[in-house]
Amino acid sequence: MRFPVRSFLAALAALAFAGPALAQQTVRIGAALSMTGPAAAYGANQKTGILAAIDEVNGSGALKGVKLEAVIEDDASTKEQGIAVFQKLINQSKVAAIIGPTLSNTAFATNPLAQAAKVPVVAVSNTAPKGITDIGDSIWRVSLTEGQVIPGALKTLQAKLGFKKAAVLYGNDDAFTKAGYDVMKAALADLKIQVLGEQTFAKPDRDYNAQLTSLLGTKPDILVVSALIENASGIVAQARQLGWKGPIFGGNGFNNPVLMKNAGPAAEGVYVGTAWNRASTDEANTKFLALMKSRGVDPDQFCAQAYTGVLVIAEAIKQAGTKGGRDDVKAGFAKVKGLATPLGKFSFLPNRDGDHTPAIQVVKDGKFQILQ
Ligand code: 1QQ
Repeated sequence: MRFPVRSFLAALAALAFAGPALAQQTVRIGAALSMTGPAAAYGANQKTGILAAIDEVNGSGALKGVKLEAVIEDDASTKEQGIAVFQKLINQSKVAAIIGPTLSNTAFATNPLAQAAKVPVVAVSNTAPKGITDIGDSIWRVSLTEGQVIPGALKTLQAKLGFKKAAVLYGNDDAFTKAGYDVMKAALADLKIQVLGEQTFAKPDRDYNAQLTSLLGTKPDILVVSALIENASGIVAQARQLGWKGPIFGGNGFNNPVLMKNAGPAAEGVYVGTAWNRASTDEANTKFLALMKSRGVDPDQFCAQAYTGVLVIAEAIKQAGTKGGRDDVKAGFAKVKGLATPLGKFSFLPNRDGDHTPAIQVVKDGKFQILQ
């Protein structure tokens, strides 16, 4: 058989010509999310946000020549599994950046690995104020800290509801619930709100009657709680069963619809400081809400923050000259300024924490509604 040199050469030339135009770099974005364990309710919504944002960025053509690909791993809400999946994302999947892990408690164990390997991390739900971005210059954060949200939220609520005495309940076996408690305590002191009693619980606990009976017996004006969602919803339900009709203020752990699903009508009158103003009519938020609706999703704050995490990575790649190496992403983060996101105009502060405007939501008619 005669080898068709001519057509072979022609094909080669065509390929060479088409080559650069078709060249597409796939940039892997890792995510360590709590798909199982006590933080699974957050992880599910984070995954939805990440996948929607990746489709959106890829479809928009904003990153010419770069296609984003998600590699999502389950951190199981534990430090041990968080470390295992970080190692996998860094060494095997060779991701350009990591979103997560879901819990601050896990982040304290995982992020030093990424820092050592110079893999940029974007926290989208860690809210413990101290020690997260302090791990090093590879660690960046989209989520507002409890310190950025709670003092302002309590101040606004005090002006509105006029409480003077509080009782505080918090989880003492988790970095986030403890850090949230520290912020609440300092904010209450600043507002000259008297703390009549403090009680603690642990993540596996399901019965809070002893703690609540003691706290409600002190006759507070408001119940202030730092808890992850499974504990939070049980605490709210049991406080109402014990006859508590007053306001309940929760930390970031409350920002999930499992609160209403588990506690039902007992959740009415729960107030939460939030990083996402779902009622914002900003173009980026309107677009986000429409996109989620088209995907049959009713998003929560964690979904909006995870979605924003991808937008921030995409913007960093763009700022780095549409290059998606680990160093490019990290260098690009420093150039993200006033990015339009569902959370509002987003920038990083000099310490790599996020900066945008928070809001307050209240459960009313079975739904989170933004306090106007
Ligand atoms: C943290 C949190 C949790 C409520 C998020 C999932 O804020 O662990 O920092």
